[in-house]
Amino acid sequence: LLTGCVESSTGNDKAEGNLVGKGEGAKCQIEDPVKVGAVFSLTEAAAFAGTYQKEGLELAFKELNKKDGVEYELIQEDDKTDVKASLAAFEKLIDREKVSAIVGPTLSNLAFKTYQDAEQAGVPALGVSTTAEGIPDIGDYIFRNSLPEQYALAASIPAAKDALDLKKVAVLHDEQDEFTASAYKTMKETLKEAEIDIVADEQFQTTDTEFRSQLTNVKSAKPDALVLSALPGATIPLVKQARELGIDAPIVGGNAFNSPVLIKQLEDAAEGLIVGGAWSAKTETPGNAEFIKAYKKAYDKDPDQFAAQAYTAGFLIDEAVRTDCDGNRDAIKDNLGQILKFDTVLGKLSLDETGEVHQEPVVQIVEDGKLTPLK
Ligand code: 1QQ
Repeated sequence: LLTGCVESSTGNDKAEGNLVGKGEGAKCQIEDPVKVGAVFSLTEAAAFAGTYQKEGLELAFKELNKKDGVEYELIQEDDKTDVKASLAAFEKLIDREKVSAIVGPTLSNLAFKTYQDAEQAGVPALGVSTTAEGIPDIGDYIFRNSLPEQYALAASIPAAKDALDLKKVAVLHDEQDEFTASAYKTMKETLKEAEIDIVADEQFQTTDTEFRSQLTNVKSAKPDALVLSALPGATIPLVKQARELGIDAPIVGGNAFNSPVLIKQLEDAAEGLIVGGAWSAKTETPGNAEFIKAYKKAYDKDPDQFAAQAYTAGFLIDEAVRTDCDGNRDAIKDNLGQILKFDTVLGKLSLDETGEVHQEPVVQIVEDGKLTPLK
């Protein structure tokens, strides 16, 4: 009676098709296409980053598909910056498309939910902008090539201290989003270590548009700078209101400030802004000039950090597949966790078996509307 009842409907450890090939590295030949899924926020609040990510990843796989031996099929989904839609997109890629790996999602706030499903199903997930503390700890199948905010701030806050002679700052943060809340915690720790006083500490919600009461407190504290942990939706009105109230202190920002979309919308208020990040258009990392040129040609605009990180994800997955010439989920998981000093447009990059990335941050400042390395 019990025979046939033991098989579980979940827990696929194999993707679809004949994905174990012959040879290795550049000589690897795999018969069937390796399906890679991507979930990014292509619409709504996080589209400022998601649209660049989609393009960066697409460009990488276009280039990779010109190499011999392995063909990739990329399936991209929009999570609309929404938890339910993100969970549905993961489910579709895992169960229906039976992808070998997933890149994304855009926001840590959504990754804390969707990565539970990837982990449970045994599908390697590679975040390219999920910078909050604790993301790789979600499980063995969870990786990121997203410079942790902790490392970005550990570089940007001391650099800002030197450049701006900071003694006291006001900290403002979105307490609702998991990334901005996590970054706030790190900002406080890093400021303490750098011996910078916090003279005002204000909070708000992701969708708030009115910040005058918090900013009035900030103004009377006379900070040397504002340290801001927010997504663009709140950042734009907040910074504009700060300037209208006569607060002209420079701003040190979190990862969202690496967005040229945000910088453009802030107009003059963005000048002098300092942020730590994973990539710069101005550094001579391997392939960077070619990447910028190819991206411009394909999409008629300059790439940003988010595009560069997504572009890099394609090459990391290819490296993981070619290591054992195996496009199955478990092979990708095992080999992603052993990538050492890999040359990328982000510089030399390593992933470890806990899923964490290791790379050098770059601290940049906005000058004439453009991010440029702070000397
Ligand atoms: C995160 C982030 C966002 C700013 C990405 C767009 O770093 O959610 O972790």
